[in-house]
Amino acid sequence: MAITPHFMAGSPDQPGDDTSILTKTHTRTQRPPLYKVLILNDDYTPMEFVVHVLERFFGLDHAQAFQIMLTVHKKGLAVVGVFSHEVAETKVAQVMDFARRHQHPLQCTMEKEE
Ligand code: TYC
Repeated sequence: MAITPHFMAGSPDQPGDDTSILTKTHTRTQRPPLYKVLILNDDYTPMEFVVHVLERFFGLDHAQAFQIMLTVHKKGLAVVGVFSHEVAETKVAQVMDFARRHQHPLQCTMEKEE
């Protein structure tokens, strides 16, 4: 019976075949996942407060902040930025704390990017 060496050209690696790992010469570097930060619409938070939040915590200029606020108002939500997990968590916490302290129900959340 013929033995086919797995490292030979023309012998494709099979899923779950240990030899495919042993013959790999280099490993791909994984980029850390990125997270979208989203702002959600509600009926009570004043438009100018949302614009201020977007300027203050996301470094947007007034025109950009106004446009995103209007998108959220009309469509229900919008992505306001894409960040590392740690930065996204910090932004969400800052926005939620600022909104709570001003007694507005504004919601901010994060979602892993595909
Ligand atoms: N819908 C709010 C209003 O009419 C405005 C608003 C916009 C609230 C965006 C939240 O994320 C938001 N006052």
